[in-house]
Amino acid sequence: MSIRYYSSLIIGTFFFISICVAYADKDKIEVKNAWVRSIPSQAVVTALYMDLHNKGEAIELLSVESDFFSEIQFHQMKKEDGMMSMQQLSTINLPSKQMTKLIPGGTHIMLFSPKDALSVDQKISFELVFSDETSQFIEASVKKQ
Ligand SMILES: [Cu+2]
Repeated sequence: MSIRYYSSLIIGTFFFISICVAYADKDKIEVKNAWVRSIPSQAVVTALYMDLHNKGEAIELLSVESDFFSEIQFHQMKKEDGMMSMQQLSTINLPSKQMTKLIPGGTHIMLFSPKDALSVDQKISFELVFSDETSQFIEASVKKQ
């Protein structure tokens, strides 16, 4: 085989690898400090909190999926007439190059009807579904806080 054949093969391989790296951009949304608030065994509602660092373009979190809960909603705490109330959101906006913190008293992910009682330090996995048709699996630890 000729040198020309080999060099085109090598160039082609490098091109292919660089395409794969571009598609495997898994760190676009970096998720940190994901935790679920521990609740008494009879309780049916808790919440999931985390920090979402969006290193790329503006994107929306469309849904959060988990087999462990029968219903998951996005909520925002709002102060109305001096009273705090929760408002449901259809999506959570993740602005470009910003850290979005889902925290108690702020925007949070409400979890309804766990399949089992939660225990402290238990790990629960969730799938985050984004508006660019990508998704990411995360693990959250149950914490007393
Ligand atoms: Cu809520």
